[in-house]
Amino acid sequence: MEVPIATSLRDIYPEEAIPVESKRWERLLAQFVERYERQADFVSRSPGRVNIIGEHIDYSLYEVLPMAVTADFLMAVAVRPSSEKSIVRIANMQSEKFPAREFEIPAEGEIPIDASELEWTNYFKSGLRGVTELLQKKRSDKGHFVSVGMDILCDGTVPSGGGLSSSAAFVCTSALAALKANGEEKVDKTELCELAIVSERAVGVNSGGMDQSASVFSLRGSALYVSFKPSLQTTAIEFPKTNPEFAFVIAQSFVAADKHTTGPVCYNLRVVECTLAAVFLANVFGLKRSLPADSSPLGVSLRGFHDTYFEEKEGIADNTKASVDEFKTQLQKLIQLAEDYLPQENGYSRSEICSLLGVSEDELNSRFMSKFPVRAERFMLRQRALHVFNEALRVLQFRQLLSSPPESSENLVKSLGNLMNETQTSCRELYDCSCPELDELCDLARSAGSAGSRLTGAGWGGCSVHLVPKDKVDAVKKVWEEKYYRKRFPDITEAKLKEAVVVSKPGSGSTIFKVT
Ligand code: NG1
Ligand code: MG
Repeated sequence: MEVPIATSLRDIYPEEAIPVESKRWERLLAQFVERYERQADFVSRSPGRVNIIGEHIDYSLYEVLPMAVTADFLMAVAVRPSSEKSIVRIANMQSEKFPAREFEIPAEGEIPIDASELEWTNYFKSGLRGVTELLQKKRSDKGHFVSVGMDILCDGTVPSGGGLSSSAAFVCTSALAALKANGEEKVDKTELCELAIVSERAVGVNSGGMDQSASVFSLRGSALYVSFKPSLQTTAIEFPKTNPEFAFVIAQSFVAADKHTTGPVCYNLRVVECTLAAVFLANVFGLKRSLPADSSPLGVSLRGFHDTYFEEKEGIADNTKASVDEFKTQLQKLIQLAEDYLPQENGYSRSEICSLLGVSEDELNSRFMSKFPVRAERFMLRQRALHVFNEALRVLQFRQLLSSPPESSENLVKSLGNLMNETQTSCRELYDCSCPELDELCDLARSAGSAGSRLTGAGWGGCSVHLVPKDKVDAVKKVWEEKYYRKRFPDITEAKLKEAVVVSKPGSGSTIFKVT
């Protein structure tokens, strides 16, 4: 599947967004001309996403169900002459927050990125670096590849640090822009997505692949079911018609979740804990085969353990071919095994893990904790594994409800909502990635009629998502306004209040728009 080339904004946005988006695009393109004294050649575009269910399991290579939102990242680009040095000039419509920069693309070696610094253009550089590596391989017969220079103007409407994955939208847009600028006429979605997943890790977060998949592959009107094993696959999922209709309502907590500063004790630590749980379980069960190397951030995963366990213990030839029902039964078994064989509620120390694995602490650290440092005395293997297996099971149940819905709409919404509520409990109790503000938004929403409420994205702040019957949306908004936003932020402006809550329909994925 190729990234589509749009010629009209109607190819990209739903009708109701056209008036606002037309003005925004006009401003962007006019500002481009003013700044660089020429027209842009094209606009590259990728949206943010909201995750409906499947939290913190993408990097363990379990299936997830996000959808793209309308908010997106735009990059107007003009290619600089290839006869000149490869200079990039990059600016942002929000110039105070994101000041303009200029840099030269080195003729040899990697594009330098200082991940220890919070610098907005790092996300562009990570996309460009990924593209450079890809084109160096693809075009190796044509000599050493160096990217052309570009003049760029960016505009993003996905709030940064707000849990809607502005980062993935930015990286996907950047990689797409760099491919296009370097003459790749047809961009394969899988190639772009895989490249963006790996590229984003250069910015300092050991992330999974959900956000980039949602940003690249989504189709308007559908959620996206993403599988990572045996390889990246996506399926568009439509929501059944119900009466009353329901909506996904997204509410900001306005607690900024900054993974760069909190990585060593939050996100990156969770990736390490899940990976250690996989290795630990493989050892406990004396699996003869070592865990298969896979595309997860640290190269082995709970999903790898899962498949290997059933292949060895139950003589299954290739567990990636298991049916959904078989897979559900397997997950139930794994939940029981994790309960029994990871008994320590207070976590596991480095030395306890080392003695089971028969490795030194130095080996453990260099294998799992050197790429991105983490800080922890005890690793909560039991809680993390239980969250992952249960959440993977909930995703399958959610999908089954969507594909064969019960006759009564009310039952459907109730069942979907219950699964979302269970996710929130698990994120709070087992995965420890919620925060009081997110918990409060969820409780308030449920008290006003939400069927299912939970954090979305990495958590520790950011956003929440709620499944709300349409006739209850206003009541939910009202209770948030009164009891959350105005109470916690007495000086909140009307504009900010409007920004806080969005009812988003599933949006479309990455696109190139030809300006001329
Ligand atoms: P956020 O922080 O919402 O962008 C992150 C990861 C995802 C996934 C979720 C949790 C990145 C780019 N994304 O999302 O891969 O693991 O958390 O489900 O870091
Ligand atoms: Mg992000």
